[in-house]
Amino acid sequence: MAESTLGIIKPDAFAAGKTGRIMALLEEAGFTVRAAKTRRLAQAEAEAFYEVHRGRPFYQELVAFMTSGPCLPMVLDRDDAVAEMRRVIGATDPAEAAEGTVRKLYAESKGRNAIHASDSDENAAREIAFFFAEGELAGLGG
Ligand code: 3AN
Repeated sequence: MAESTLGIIKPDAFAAGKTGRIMALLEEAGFTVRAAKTRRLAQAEAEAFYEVHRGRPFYQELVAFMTSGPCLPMVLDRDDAVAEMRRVIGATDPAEAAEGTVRKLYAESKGRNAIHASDSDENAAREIAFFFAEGELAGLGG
């Protein structure tokens, strides 16, 4: 049975018009887009989403970046969704990301790195619920 993970096309990639290309790459990697929407995060939302990073040196920069323009949260389904999504997006720093990954292709830097993906099943469930109501996820069944 397919599992779900949360991805976010971040404001850098969204503003650069890379949304369609990134979603196509994810579909080619076997993901189904179960739900997606465009959002402009409020300060408090970005702070809450990245609560685990509060206190780290890049936290304020991260929150400022994530509220700087629209982003596109999406729920992605496939077998082994969390691990496969981490593989497809590549390393946090695009300079270290493998060829063909989203971050190698579209990220500018470690901070402005094009896409977010959940890092565990537990966080995927939390992050999906953060952005999507139950009724927004019902479309495809499974
Ligand atoms: P990932 O997004 O690969 O899971 P994390 O969880 O280590 O990476 O970091 C969360 C986010 O914080 C990253 N996507 C990136 O936008 C930002 N970030 C991480 N490290 C740095 C850094 N050294 N400088 C600026 N931003 C960073």
